[in-house]
Amino acid sequence: FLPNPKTVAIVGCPFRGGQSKEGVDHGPIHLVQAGLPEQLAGLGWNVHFDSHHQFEEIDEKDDPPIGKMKNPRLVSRVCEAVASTVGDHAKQGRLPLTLGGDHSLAMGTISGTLRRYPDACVIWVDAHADINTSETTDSGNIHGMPVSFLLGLGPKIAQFDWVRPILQAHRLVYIGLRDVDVGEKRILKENGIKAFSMHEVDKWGIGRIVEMALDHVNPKRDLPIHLSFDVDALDPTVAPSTGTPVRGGLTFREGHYICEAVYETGCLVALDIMEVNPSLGTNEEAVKQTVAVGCSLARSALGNLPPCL
Ligand code: 4U7
Ligand code: MN
Ligand code: MN
Ligand code: MN
Repeated sequence: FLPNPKTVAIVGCPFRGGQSKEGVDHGPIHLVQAGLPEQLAGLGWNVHFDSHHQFEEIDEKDDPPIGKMKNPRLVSRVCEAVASTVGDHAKQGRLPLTLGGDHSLAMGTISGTLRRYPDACVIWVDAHADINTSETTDSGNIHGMPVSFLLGLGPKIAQFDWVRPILQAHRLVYIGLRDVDVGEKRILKENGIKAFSMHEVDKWGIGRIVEMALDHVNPKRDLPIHLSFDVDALDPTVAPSTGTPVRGGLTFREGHYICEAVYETGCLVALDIMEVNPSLGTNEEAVKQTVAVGCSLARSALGNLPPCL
């Protein structure tokens, strides 16, 4: 599935409406300023990057909560725009690399991928399952909900009409979970969704885990893969500058291994690097480290294999 010539389109999404902390909208700017476009060019990719996405703004008073959901109209419209941008790049034969921004954006990126590749599977790497519905969410933050929209779970909400629930539960697999809400656990169980938590990563090792994850969603290794990587999947010592850190996460190598192994399948068609928040972290070094890790995960997923391979 890799485009020939290898062409990547960087979709910078300076957006934070899916959660309440300031700063995550600066993630994409920092990733690009750290040199990501040049790094990917160095790996032999044709890099399309004009500028970051410009999103329309909706005044807070015109966007009251719907039930518990915060900023619903804003998130919906932004994700709708992202879906068409990502979908168009994919249709032009480019691999969309979306830089967040908060993870609500994946409602858009995965919708876009599925427009071009309806049988694509999704590998969701995260400390969290992001599968709350408008009924199960406690926080009301939509970055904890994108997967439920893609699967068509929960009450139908008119403002999100454009989201086609075309992701099938058996085409989705999680790696890295360790902070899953009670309602989310029920949803995972009821829908038979495969999830490899940190417990399984400890038990089997990351090599077996990725193999089992691929066996589940892509047994013949012939389906397109969308990799959605939330940097909070990594341990906070590795990626401290993120909005909802949870201790006990993936090591630096485990995170990169996932990206490398997905690249090696030759099936990667879209990539998200989400939730880098340069305003968080105890010092400047923490921010630099997190931004650098975001860049290196992207490089690994796009073919920067370790020496000897
Ligand atoms: B992220 C949470 F309650 N589940 O719904 C929620 F724990 O994209 C966290 O993975 C969601 O960073 C985290 O608010 C969303 C919470
Ligand atoms: Mn900044
Ligand atoms: Mn997430
Ligand atoms: Mn997360």
